[in-house]
Amino acid sequence: MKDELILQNIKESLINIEEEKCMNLMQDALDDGFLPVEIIEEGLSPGMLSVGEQFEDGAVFLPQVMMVAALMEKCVAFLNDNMPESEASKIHGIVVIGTVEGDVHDIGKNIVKVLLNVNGFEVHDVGRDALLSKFIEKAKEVDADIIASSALMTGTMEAMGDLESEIKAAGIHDRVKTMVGGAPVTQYWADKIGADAYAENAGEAVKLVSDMVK
Ligand code: B12
Repeated sequence: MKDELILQNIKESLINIEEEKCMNLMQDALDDGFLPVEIIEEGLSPGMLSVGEQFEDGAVFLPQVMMVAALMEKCVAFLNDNMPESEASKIHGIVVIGTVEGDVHDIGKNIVKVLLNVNGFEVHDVGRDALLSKFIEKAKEVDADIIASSALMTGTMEAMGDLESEIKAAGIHDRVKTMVGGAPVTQYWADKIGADAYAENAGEAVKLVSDMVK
């Protein structure tokens, strides 16, 4: 039976860095019929964001944020291994994804990657703090439909605009579309730099990418 309380307990065990408890709760939630994406979006992500707010208020310090982030990464990897197979095994499109140079935040980018993957997209991850040239080279190499970039800091968002220019300079703008995201990124920013799409979260990103490759 699905009991929403389990998602709250997962959130709290992440915040408190109780690894074993968190892993057991996630297994219980899967056994109870929760989808991995529900566990990520309604349990883990709110937990990570709550720690972010506590960090902003000075209630917790960076080492603790790093430990929570490390556990969050393990949790997402565990859920990735437990994702149901995509309903269609055929590839819907090819996406190159990465976090722009200067920025090491990759938890959100990894969630977008996982969800695109299970929804039938071939995803090539250029990693975090990725040179803009890496996005372009990979997109050329795999003949990508979409280049998706993530930024979590106001300072690194600028690199998304540079990426747009480099895509044009590389002469691949006519065959590859761009999508941007990350907590400080907005539709306004996407329009300003000339990105083709912006999504607020991973679920929306999948819907948009599906529409864009149609
Ligand atoms: C975890 C975290 C870290 C971890 C990162 C671990 C990792 N592997 O990612 C660690 C501890 C390493 C870290 C380091 C730093 N951090 Co930090 N960090 C955070 C924190 C608390 C949470 C980010 C997170 O993972 N959120 C959870 C995920 C699930 O959400 P998300 O990333 O937003 O992703 C979702 C959407 O945005 C979207 N999305 C994300 N990417 C993409 C991409 C596309 C294409 C699309 C469509 C959608 C999309 O979908 C995701 C899922 O739904 C934020 C606080 C915050 N409010 O965001 C600060 C925060 C981002 N960090 C900050 C800072 C300043 C730093 C440091 C400079 C700290 C320091 N003093 O050293 C360093 C950065 C070093 C660097 N060069 O990058 C600031 C940035 C401030 C700013 N406005 O520029 C924040 C906002 C905290 C703060 N208020 O001070 N950080």
